[in-house]
Amino acid sequence: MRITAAETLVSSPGRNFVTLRVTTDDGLTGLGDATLNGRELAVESYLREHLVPLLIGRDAHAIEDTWQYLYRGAYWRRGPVTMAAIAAVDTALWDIKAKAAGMPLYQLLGGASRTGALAYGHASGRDLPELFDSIRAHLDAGYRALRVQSGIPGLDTVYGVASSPAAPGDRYDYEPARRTGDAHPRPTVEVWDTRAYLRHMPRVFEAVRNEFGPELPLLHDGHHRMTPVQAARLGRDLEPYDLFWLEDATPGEDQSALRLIREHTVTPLAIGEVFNSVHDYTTLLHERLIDYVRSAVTHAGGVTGMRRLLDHAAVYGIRSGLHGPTDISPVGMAAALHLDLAVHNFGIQEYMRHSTETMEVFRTSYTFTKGALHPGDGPGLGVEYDDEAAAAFPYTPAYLPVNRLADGSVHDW
Ligand code: GCO
Ligand code: MG
Repeated sequence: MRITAAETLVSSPGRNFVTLRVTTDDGLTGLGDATLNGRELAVESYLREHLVPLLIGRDAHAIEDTWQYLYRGAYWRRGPVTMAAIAAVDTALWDIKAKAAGMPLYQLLGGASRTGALAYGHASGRDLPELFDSIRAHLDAGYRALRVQSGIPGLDTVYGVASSPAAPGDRYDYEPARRTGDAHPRPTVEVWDTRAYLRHMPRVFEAVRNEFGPELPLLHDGHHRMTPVQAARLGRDLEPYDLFWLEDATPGEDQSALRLIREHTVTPLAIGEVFNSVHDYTTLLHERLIDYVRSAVTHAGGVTGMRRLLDHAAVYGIRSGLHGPTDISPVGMAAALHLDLAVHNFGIQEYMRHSTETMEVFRTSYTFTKGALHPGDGPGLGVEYDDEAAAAFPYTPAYLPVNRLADGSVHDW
């Protein structure tokens, strides 16, 4: 089965998505997600200019060989642009292989290890009443685990907090990439104060536990904003509230920072949404400095790259918590769900829910029932791309915000 065509599709139904569609000589097509929020066109051009010409004529079944050919053959290894491009090719080829086999992808990954993947949603509020409303709306929508983000007194905007009361999936839901309609927009600027944050978050979790009880799994995302010692303190202060995890407490590239945090707290730790290779995790896994790996199939070399990472993590009893914000397209989400169902060391799956517009472009077969996701049982990934619907949503430049401290200096975002 030879590859006869590969095309990049850019569409912006609510946010920008880059999709690769690969076609074979027996008429099968496969989809891969290559979306890199805020830098989308870099991956699109990497695919179109450098990878698509290499794919034509290749054996569509030779997935591992294609992965190695693109990874080692580039000489310049790793990095988010390269790995998102490889991920799209890899995922599209797995989609094709599963369609050729007439099976859902999870069957080729070893079959189902569970009936569904426990998902967590994003509850947030500018203050406690708003946060409680958001938690209730998510519980009503079926969620059984929730990430909790809160406004901080004295700060105008805070990462992960919806700008107006939000129910899951509604169009005011938390949206990190801002669109201005401007042809050359600039990132918006947020002002950050870690001391105010460290004072406030334990109060938030205390209030949430008092209101919603001890059972509900609660997660929190630090979004790379603390120093190791600040993160150690937050992890310790949150211990009474029994978090499922504290995510991205410190900037991910400093792996040894996690060692310091680990020495001071038993709050479980998750990291990795900005990583793109198993090599970004080696110290973290070998020294058991984290409890969950957070990469996305879309950013970490596709199904093949993610399987390699999850198998490596399994050796150390470390579980998955795959990245699933709305800047991962439904194609990337579906690929994650097939892995979630198949691997033994599944932990939890992030699931923000895409907007109605997004779901018009990407016709999916995954389901969300009683707080758990299932990828569906049709052949392949279970996602179809609607070209006509996509044409109504042209690319719109959008950037993630930039963070500054009160004195104007740039801080991690
Ligand atoms: C998460 C993430 C995202 C990122 C986003 C950046 O835990 O889901 O932190 O919301 O901010 O993916 O593009
Ligand atoms: Mg995160």
